[in-house]
Amino acid sequence: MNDQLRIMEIIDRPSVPPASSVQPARAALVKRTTLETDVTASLNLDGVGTCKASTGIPFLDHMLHQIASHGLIDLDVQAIGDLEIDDHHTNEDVGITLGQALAKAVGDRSGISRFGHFIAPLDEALIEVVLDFSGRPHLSYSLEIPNQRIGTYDTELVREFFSAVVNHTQMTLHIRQLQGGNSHHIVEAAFKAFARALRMAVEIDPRRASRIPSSKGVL
Ligand SMILES: [Mn+2]
Repeated sequence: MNDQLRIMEIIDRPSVPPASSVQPARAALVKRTTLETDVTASLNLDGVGTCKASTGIPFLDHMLHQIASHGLIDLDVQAIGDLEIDDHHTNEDVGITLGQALAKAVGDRSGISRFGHFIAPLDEALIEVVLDFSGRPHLSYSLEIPNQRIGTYDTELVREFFSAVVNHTQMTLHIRQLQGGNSHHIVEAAFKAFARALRMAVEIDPRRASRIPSSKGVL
Protein backbone atom coordinates (compact mmCIF):
# COMPACT_ATOMS: atom_id res chain seq x y z
CA MET A 1 0.00 0.00 0.00
CA ASN A 2 1.42 3.41 -0.91
CA ASP A 3 1.35 6.31 1.53
CA GLN A 4 -1.53 8.10 -0.16
CA LEU A 5 -3.82 5.04 0.00
CA ARG A 6 -2.90 4.45 3.61
CA ILE A 7 -3.85 8.03 4.50
CA MET A 8 -7.20 7.64 2.69
CA GLU A 9 -7.91 4.47 4.55
CA ILE A 10 -7.25 6.16 7.87
CA ILE A 11 -9.48 9.11 6.94
CA ASP A 12 -12.32 6.89 5.69
CA ARG A 13 -12.34 4.59 8.65
CA PRO A 14 -15.48 5.20 10.72
CA SER A 15 -14.84 6.28 14.29
CA VAL A 16 -15.93 3.05 15.95
CA PRO A 17 -13.89 2.56 19.09
CA PRO A 18 -11.93 -0.69 19.33
CA ALA A 19 -13.61 -3.40 21.40
CA SER A 20 -11.17 -2.94 24.27
CA SER A 21 -12.29 0.65 24.90
CA VAL A 22 -16.00 -0.22 25.04
CA GLN A 23 -17.58 -0.16 28.52
CA PRO A 24 -16.05 -2.99 30.54
CA ALA A 25 -18.33 -5.90 31.37
CA ARG A 26 -20.47 -5.17 34.38
CA ALA A 27 -20.09 -8.39 36.26
CA ALA A 28 -20.40 -9.43 39.88
CA LEU A 29 -19.95 -12.49 42.03
CA VAL A 30 -21.60 -12.86 45.43
CA LYS A 31 -21.25 -15.80 47.76
CA ARG A 32 -23.53 -15.86 50.77
CA THR A 33 -23.49 -18.50 53.45
CA THR A 34 -25.83 -18.80 56.41
CA LEU A 35 -26.74 -21.68 58.72
CA GLU A 36 -29.65 -22.38 56.37
CA THR A 37 -28.21 -21.99 52.89
CA ASP A 38 -25.10 -21.60 50.80
CA VAL A 39 -25.70 -19.53 47.66
CA THR A 40 -23.34 -18.31 44.95
CA ALA A 41 -24.59 -15.96 42.25
CA SER A 42 -22.47 -14.58 39.46
CA LEU A 43 -23.75 -12.47 36.62
CA ASN A 44 -22.73 -10.29 33.72
CA LEU A 45 -25.24 -7.59 32.84
CA ASP A 46 -23.71 -7.26 29.38
CA GLY A 47 -24.11 -10.92 28.55
CA VAL A 48 -26.02 -12.88 25.95
CA GLY A 49 -28.44 -14.73 28.22
CA THR A 50 -26.59 -17.88 29.16
CA CYS A 51 -27.78 -19.49 32.38
CA LYS A 52 -26.70 -22.12 34.82
CA ALA A 53 -29.17 -22.47 37.66
CA SER A 54 -29.07 -25.21 40.25
CA THR A 55 -30.98 -24.27 43.36
CA GLY A 56 -32.59 -27.60 44.15
CA ILE A 57 -35.98 -26.00 43.34
CA PRO A 58 -36.81 -26.90 39.73
CA PHE A 59 -39.41 -24.19 39.12
CA LEU A 60 -37.11 -21.50 40.57
CA ASP A 61 -34.37 -22.69 38.20
CA HIS A 62 -36.87 -22.35 35.34
CA MET A 63 -37.60 -18.75 36.42
CA LEU A 64 -33.89 -17.87 36.73
CA HIS A 65 -33.54 -19.03 33.14
CA GLN A 66 -36.23 -16.49 32.19
CA ILE A 67 -34.29 -13.66 33.89
CA ALA A 68 -31.09 -14.60 32.07
CA SER A 69 -32.61 -15.27 28.68
CA HIS A 70 -34.93 -12.27 28.46
CA GLY A 71 -32.66 -9.94 30.43
CA LEU A 72 -29.64 -10.85 28.27
CA ILE A 73 -27.77 -11.44 31.50
CA ASP A 74 -25.25 -14.24 31.83
CA LEU A 75 -26.24 -15.84 35.09
CA ASP A 76 -24.91 -18.64 37.24
CA VAL A 77 -26.75 -19.45 40.47
CA GLN A 78 -25.80 -22.39 42.64
CA ALA A 79 -27.56 -23.03 45.92
CA ILE A 80 -27.48 -25.68 48.59
CA GLY A 81 -30.23 -25.14 51.12
CA ASP A 82 -32.27 -26.78 53.82
CA LEU A 83 -34.89 -28.09 51.40
CA GLU A 84 -35.66 -30.87 53.87
CA ILE A 85 -37.61 -28.18 55.79
CA ASP A 86 -39.19 -26.52 52.77
CA ASP A 87 -38.18 -24.22 49.89
CA HIS A 88 -38.63 -20.99 51.85
CA HIS A 89 -35.07 -20.28 52.98
CA THR A 90 -33.44 -21.29 49.72
CA ASN A 91 -35.93 -19.30 47.61
CA GLU A 92 -35.44 -16.18 49.75
CA ASP A 93 -31.66 -16.51 49.93
CA VAL A 94 -31.38 -16.94 46.15
CA GLY A 95 -33.36 -13.70 45.85
CA ILE A 96 -31.10 -11.94 48.37
CA THR A 97 -27.91 -13.11 46.68
CA LEU A 98 -29.17 -12.24 43.20
CA GLY A 99 -30.18 -8.81 44.50
CA GLN A 100 -26.75 -8.25 46.00
CA ALA A 101 -25.09 -9.30 42.75
CA LEU A 102 -27.29 -6.92 40.74
CA ALA A 103 -26.46 -4.07 43.12
CA LYS A 104 -22.76 -4.85 42.89
CA ALA A 105 -22.83 -5.03 39.09
CA VAL A 106 -24.45 -1.60 38.66
CA GLY A 107 -22.09 -0.07 41.23
CA ASP A 108 -22.97 3.58 41.84
CA ARG A 109 -25.54 3.26 39.01
CA SER A 110 -23.81 5.85 36.87
CA GLY A 111 -24.63 5.75 33.17
CA ILE A 112 -27.63 3.41 33.44
CA SER A 113 -31.10 4.18 32.10
CA ARG A 114 -32.42 3.60 35.64
CA PHE A 115 -36.09 3.01 34.74
CA GLY A 116 -37.50 -0.05 33.00
CA HIS A 117 -40.93 -1.31 32.09
CA PHE A 118 -42.44 -4.14 30.12
CA ILE A 119 -45.73 -5.91 29.67
CA ALA A 120 -45.28 -9.61 28.92
CA PRO A 121 -47.98 -11.92 27.66
CA LEU A 122 -47.94 -15.67 28.07
CA ASP A 123 -51.07 -16.92 26.38
CA GLU A 124 -53.95 -15.59 28.52
CA ALA A 125 -51.64 -14.10 31.16
CA LEU A 126 -50.57 -10.46 30.83
CA ILE A 127 -48.21 -9.07 33.45
CA GLU A 128 -46.83 -5.54 33.74
CA VAL A 129 -43.55 -4.77 35.47
CA VAL A 130 -42.27 -1.27 36.15
CA LEU A 131 -39.01 -0.80 38.01
CA ASP A 132 -36.62 1.91 39.08
CA PHE A 133 -33.05 1.52 40.33
CA SER A 134 -34.00 4.19 42.84
CA GLY A 135 -31.76 3.17 45.73
CA ARG A 136 -34.94 2.72 47.78
CA PRO A 137 -36.54 -0.70 48.25
CA HIS A 138 -40.25 -0.86 47.48
CA LEU A 139 -42.34 -3.76 46.20
CA SER A 140 -45.88 -3.43 44.93
CA TYR A 141 -47.28 -6.80 43.96
CA SER A 142 -50.72 -7.77 42.69
CA LEU A 143 -50.32 -11.28 41.29
CA GLU A 144 -53.30 -13.48 42.02
CA ILE A 145 -52.05 -17.00 41.46
CA PRO A 146 -54.92 -19.48 41.66
CA ASN A 147 -52.96 -22.63 42.58
CA GLN A 148 -51.01 -23.08 45.78
CA ARG A 149 -48.32 -25.02 43.94
CA ILE A 150 -46.60 -25.07 40.56
CA GLY A 151 -44.83 -28.40 40.46
CA THR A 152 -43.34 -28.54 43.95
CA TYR A 153 -43.02 -24.75 44.21
CA ASP A 154 -45.25 -22.94 46.69
CA THR A 155 -46.64 -19.92 44.82
CA GLU A 156 -46.46 -17.81 48.00
CA LEU A 157 -42.73 -17.83 47.40
CA VAL A 158 -42.96 -15.70 44.25
CA ARG A 159 -43.62 -12.60 46.33
CA GLU A 160 -40.90 -13.61 48.81
CA PHE A 161 -38.40 -13.96 45.97
CA PHE A 162 -39.12 -10.54 44.48
CA SER A 163 -39.18 -8.96 47.93
CA ALA A 164 -35.68 -10.28 48.60
CA VAL A 165 -34.42 -9.03 45.24
CA VAL A 166 -35.96 -5.58 45.81
CA ASN A 167 -34.50 -5.19 49.30
CA HIS A 168 -31.00 -6.12 48.26
CA THR A 169 -30.87 -4.43 44.87
CA GLN A 170 -32.46 -1.36 46.44
CA MET A 171 -34.97 -0.97 43.65
CA THR A 172 -38.60 0.05 43.32
CA LEU A 173 -40.59 -2.75 41.69
CA HIS A 174 -44.23 -2.84 40.66
CA ILE A 175 -45.65 -6.13 39.41
CA ARG A 176 -49.21 -5.90 38.20
CA GLN A 177 -51.40 -8.65 36.88
CA LEU A 178 -53.48 -7.29 34.01
CA GLN A 179 -54.89 -10.68 33.01
CA GLY A 180 -54.26 -14.29 33.89
CA GLY A 181 -55.77 -17.64 34.68
CA ASN A 182 -53.08 -20.32 34.62
CA SER A 183 -50.66 -20.23 37.55
CA HIS A 184 -47.59 -21.26 35.57
CA HIS A 185 -48.38 -18.65 32.90
CA ILE A 186 -48.91 -15.86 35.42
CA VAL A 187 -45.64 -16.43 37.23
CA GLU A 188 -43.57 -17.03 34.12
CA ALA A 189 -44.96 -13.89 32.44
CA ALA A 190 -44.03 -11.94 35.59
CA PHE A 191 -40.43 -13.17 35.42
CA LYS A 192 -40.23 -12.45 31.69
CA ALA A 193 -41.56 -8.93 32.17
CA PHE A 194 -39.15 -8.43 35.08
CA ALA A 195 -36.25 -9.59 32.91
CA ARG A 196 -37.08 -7.21 30.05
CA ALA A 197 -37.68 -4.28 32.41
CA LEU A 198 -34.40 -5.06 34.15
CA ARG A 199 -32.58 -5.12 30.83
CA MET A 200 -34.01 -1.72 29.94
CA ALA A 201 -33.12 -0.21 33.32
CA VAL A 202 -29.49 -1.37 33.43
CA GLU A 203 -28.81 -0.51 29.79
CA ILE A 204 -26.12 2.12 29.42
CA ASP A 205 -27.58 5.41 28.22
CA PRO A 206 -24.89 6.92 25.97
CA ARG A 207 -26.30 10.43 26.38
CA ARG A 208 -26.03 10.01 30.15
CA ALA A 209 -22.32 9.27 29.73
CA SER A 210 -21.03 8.20 33.13
CA ARG A 211 -23.23 10.51 35.16
CA ILE A 212 -25.59 9.22 37.84
CA PRO A 213 -29.20 9.34 36.56
CA SER A 214 -30.62 11.43 39.39
CA SER A 215 -31.16 15.17 39.85
CA LYS A 216 -29.83 14.56 43.37
CA GLY A 217 -26.60 13.19 41.94
CA VAL A 218 -26.83 10.08 44.12
CA LEU A 219 -28.80 6.83 43.90
MN1 LIG B 1 -42.67 -22.47 31.71
